Amino acid sequence: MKDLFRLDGKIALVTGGSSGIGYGIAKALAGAGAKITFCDISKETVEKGVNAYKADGIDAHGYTCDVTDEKAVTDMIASIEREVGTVDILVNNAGIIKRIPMTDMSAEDFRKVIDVDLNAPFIMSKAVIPQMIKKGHGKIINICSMMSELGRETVSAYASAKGGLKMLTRNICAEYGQYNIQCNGIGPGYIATPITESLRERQPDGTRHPFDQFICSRTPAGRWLDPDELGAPAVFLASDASNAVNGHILYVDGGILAYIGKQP
Ligand code: NAP
Ligand code: GCO
Repeated sequence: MKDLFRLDGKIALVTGGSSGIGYGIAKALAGAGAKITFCDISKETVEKGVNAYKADGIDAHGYTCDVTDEKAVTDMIASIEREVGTVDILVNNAGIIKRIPMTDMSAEDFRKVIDVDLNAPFIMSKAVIPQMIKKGHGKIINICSMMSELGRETVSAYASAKGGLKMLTRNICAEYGQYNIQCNGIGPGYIATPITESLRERQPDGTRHPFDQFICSRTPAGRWLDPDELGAPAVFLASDASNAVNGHILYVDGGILAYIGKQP
């Protein structure tokens, strides 16, 4: 049974893999035997990431690539195929958020979020699926969100993108499941990473951020989750253990979606 969760001989590509959730997932995939490739938008971030992986004993291949740029993506996939091999596991993790009340948000800002959080997973998946079909197997893991299911003030673009990403996940399952390609999503709850730093910072009077207190009251575990807690669920969805799981969004949220919230 244990071997079902092994990834030896597999090549994983994690977008936005230099830090945060992508880094936590890549570490776990490496621990299960996968060879790690990752990309980020800036050379500096990639170099930081390569050094971080090295410090963790992982020989990761880093690529500078803006995942919204289709030409840059196809060039990167060609480089990975030349230098490492064909991608067996794609983790569409790169993402941004802009927290702006919808009526104050410019159409350009809305489009930017959709571009990174929804168009890019389409571009990335389209770039790797042909080789997965040739190889007779493939795994795509899309990093969705609580906002694939719920809305909240100021995140209209992000929720629209992550809701769309949930449906893109299901559509890739529908269209390519016949080629033994499984496309699933991971829906993290609230994770302590750079993207949520502003929601957790201490107030000038030293008290906890109201949003920090709110999230802890909405999470049965009463805490923010750690990026590393997404690793094992990702290994499951990247391995043969999940070959019969397709089009599923696995919520790793500490139970938020099941909980009305602690009575004040
Ligand atoms: P993060 O550390 O900011 O990770 C996002 C990564 O994506 C960064 O390395 C960023 O690079 C990279 N990136 C952004 N735009 C890119 C582009 N156009 N091309 C290539 N790389 C790009 O934050 P995170 O929390 O780990 O987020 C990772 C994913 O998890 C995102 O999709 C996010 O929506 C999702 N998520 C996060 C949470 C949470 O609570 N943290 C919960 C649910 C889902 P730079 O830093 O150089 O911009
Ligand atoms: C926010 C947060 C969330 C998390 C995550 C929740 O502003 O509400 O950034 O969107 O990042 O997506 O699953």
